[in-house]
Amino acid sequence: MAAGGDWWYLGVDLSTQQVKGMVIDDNLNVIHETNVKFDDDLPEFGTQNGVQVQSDKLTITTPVLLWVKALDLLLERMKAANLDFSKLKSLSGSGQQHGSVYWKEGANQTLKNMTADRSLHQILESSFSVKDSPVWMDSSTTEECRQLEKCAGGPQKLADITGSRAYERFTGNQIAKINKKYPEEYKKTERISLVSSFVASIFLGNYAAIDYSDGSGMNLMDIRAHEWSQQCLNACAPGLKEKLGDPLPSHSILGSISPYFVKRFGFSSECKVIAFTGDNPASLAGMRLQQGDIAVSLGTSDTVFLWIEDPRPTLQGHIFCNPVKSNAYMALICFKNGSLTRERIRDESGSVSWDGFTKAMKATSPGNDGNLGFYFDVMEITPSAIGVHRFNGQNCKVSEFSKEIEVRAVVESQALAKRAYAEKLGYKVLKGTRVLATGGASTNLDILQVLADVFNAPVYTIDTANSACLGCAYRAKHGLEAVLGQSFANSVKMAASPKLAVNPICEADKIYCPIVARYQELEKLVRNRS
Ligand code: ADP
Ligand code: XUL
Repeated sequence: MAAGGDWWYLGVDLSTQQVKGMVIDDNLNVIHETNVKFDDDLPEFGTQNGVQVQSDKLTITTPVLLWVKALDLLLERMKAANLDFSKLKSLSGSGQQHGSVYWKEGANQTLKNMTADRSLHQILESSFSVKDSPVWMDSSTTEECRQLEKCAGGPQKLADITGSRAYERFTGNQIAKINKKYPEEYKKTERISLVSSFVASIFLGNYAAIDYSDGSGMNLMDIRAHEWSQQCLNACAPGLKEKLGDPLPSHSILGSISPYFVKRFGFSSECKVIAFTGDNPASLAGMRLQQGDIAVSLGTSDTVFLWIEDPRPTLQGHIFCNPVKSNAYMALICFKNGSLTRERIRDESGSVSWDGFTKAMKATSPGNDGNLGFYFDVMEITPSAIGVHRFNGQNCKVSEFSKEIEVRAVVESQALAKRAYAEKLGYKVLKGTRVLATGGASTNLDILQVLADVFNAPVYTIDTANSACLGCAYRAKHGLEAVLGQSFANSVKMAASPKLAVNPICEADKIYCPIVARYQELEKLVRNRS
């Protein structure tokens, strides 16, 4: 065991395309980072961008054993890099939100008796009643959504209770579908975890509680009472309360790490596991978001989120419990066509790299000469729409753009959607507003320039694009200090502040203000009628 004062903290993030690990020291410096990419490192599972699209094109899943094997590999890579696991005082983590894992009867016994001579993958091979876990990209549960809204007294009533109207990817609707389609498997399910609490369960060697913040993305939790809504549980599936366990605050200490990790990797037996949470809430922690800031995450999904104190759920976007402050909240909007759509346009424009992509974009000017596009390769969440729709400066539909215009159009339209929907949530860009950017594409300054111009606000970044992982390392530290009454902000006050990445150009507001309005008008033409 390491000497006092020289402790480290581990954050793990299991996202759509990869699992990442990050270690920080007592001074909040990042001292180790590694990752495992699902498609490249575990090709035997045959995923594309981390997922499998089923034949109906709506059902999107990931084999749960891929995630287990990826964890084995992540820890092996840390060991190969000579990481001294004994210095870890605590760990926490996050997962892609909404996805669900179905533990088979007897699985908790297996978790409690893991022996270090076998890999996690070998031990847990037959511990799951549903082998393919539904993930956040799934949009196959429209019927279940309408049913849940009906039982709750309408979409707004459901939003008033759970923070969101019914969304296809939200876990309650996914569970309802599993129960309907695979009743035997549902019956044999002893416990249902979110992706976050599933990973926590492995580290703990015992079923881990779902935390309030990630639990808010299920359409099942009363976000003010911080408990399951019996009305919503009843509408989704029988015996659900027992299968979910009670939710807990996001800073809870769940217990000490399983002896399995002590023996196999040399963790201290005193290393504590702090509740895991969703990747967006974890990013809020990693960026140390403050009230008044707007966060934009450019990962597989693009999201926009804000810190709020007074939750007023509407039919747009979501309200989640805040992961770092009790009785505070966060508002979130999710866009499904994020990085993968930018990648497609990059590849089709003949650019072999992101440099080529941004070079093409820079051959056009802000506002794109009036050309505006909508790029929904897969059924979008915000708004509900699909397909590619291009309009010229006269608002006439056109079938193609030049490659340069196309590249700018995708980046501009994604930024315009973020501003338009943030404003629909009641958010105003004011003097002094900071946009904090994170996620894989936030390393691209040209994409950030468009974001700054569309929001007419400076964009800041932190040293790492993996803010979810960093946020979990911070939360691991704070979890231990929270029991002494320490606030999250105080726990991490020594961390480096976000740095200015780009300022908006002077004529940004004049160019983009009218385009935001035009974007909203044209969007009406491409939206699915509902
Ligand atoms: P997730 O956590 O959802 O798995 P990340 O936040 O790690 O995803 O982001 C991964 C994405 O980042 C990739 O799909 C890729 O498109 C994008 N990306 C990485 N580097 C760049 C870049 N320089 N410019 C634009 N996008 C990038
Ligand atoms: C948020 C959402 C996505 C996932 C992906 O509601 O669905 O951002 O968390 O990681």
